[in-house]
Amino acid sequence: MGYAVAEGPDIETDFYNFSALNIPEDHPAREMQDTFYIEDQDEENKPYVLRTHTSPVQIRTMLSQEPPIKIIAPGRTYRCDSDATHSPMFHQVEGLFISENANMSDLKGTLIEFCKQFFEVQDLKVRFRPSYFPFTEPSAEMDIAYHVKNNTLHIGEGDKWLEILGCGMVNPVVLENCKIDNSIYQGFAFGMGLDRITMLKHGLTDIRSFFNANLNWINQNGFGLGDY
Ligand code: 2NM
Repeated sequence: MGYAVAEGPDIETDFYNFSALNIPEDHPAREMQDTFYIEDQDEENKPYVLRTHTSPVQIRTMLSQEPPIKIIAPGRTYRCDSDATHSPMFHQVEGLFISENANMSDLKGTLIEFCKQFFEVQDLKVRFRPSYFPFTEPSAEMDIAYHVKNNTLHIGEGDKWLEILGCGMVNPVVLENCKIDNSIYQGFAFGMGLDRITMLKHGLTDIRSFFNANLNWINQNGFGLGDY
C-alpha cells in the first residue's frame, strides 16, 4: 500500500507524547499509574516520559514533512502495568495517511485488508464500533469475529467479537498542532498492540512468554530462527 516505516525515540517529551495529540493536562493517561516519568526535565520544564504509544513518531513526521504522508510507526512502548495480558514494555504499530481526500472508507478498506493478510483469513467478519480518542474525530474500534471449537480459537467467523485496534480521522486540532493546513488536508490514523494481535493469531495466553527468554518456549511456538 506504499507506507514508509518511521521511527522515533523511546524517551519523549510531554509535548510529543501528550500535548500535540490533544491529550489534556488532566487526562487519566498522564497519571503516574499509567506513565513512566523520568526525573530529568525538557525545555518546557516538564519531565521526560517513556513513550506510552508510538503516536509521537507521527507528530514528529507531520512537523518535519509536507503531505501527502503515508507512514507506519512500529516500536517499543511503555505503560506502568503488568499481568498476563499487560507488559510494562510492549509493542505498537500505528499508521498515518494524510492527503487532500483520505477518508473513513479508505481507512476501513486498509484495515480490513491488513487483518485478512495478518490472520491469513480471506472471509473475515469484522465490525467497526464508535469509540473515543482525543487525537481522532470520529474514532472507532475494529473487532473481528471468532468462535471456539474443540477448545481452539478460530478467527474470522462466529458470534463472538475480539477487539483488534483503534482508529479514526485525525482530529483537526492535531493537524493544526503539527502546522498542517486542515482546510486543505485531512487524514486517518490507526493503532494496535503488536504483542496482543500476535497472541490472538497464535492462541497464546501470557504476554510475558515473549520476554522471559525461555528458548524451549520460543522454539516450540515457532518463533525461533530454526536451522539455517
Ligand atoms: C490509535 C487509535 C486511533 C493515532 C493518531 C495519531 C496521530 F498522530 F496522527 F494523531 N497517531 N496514531 C491513533 C488513532 C492511534 O491507537 C489505538
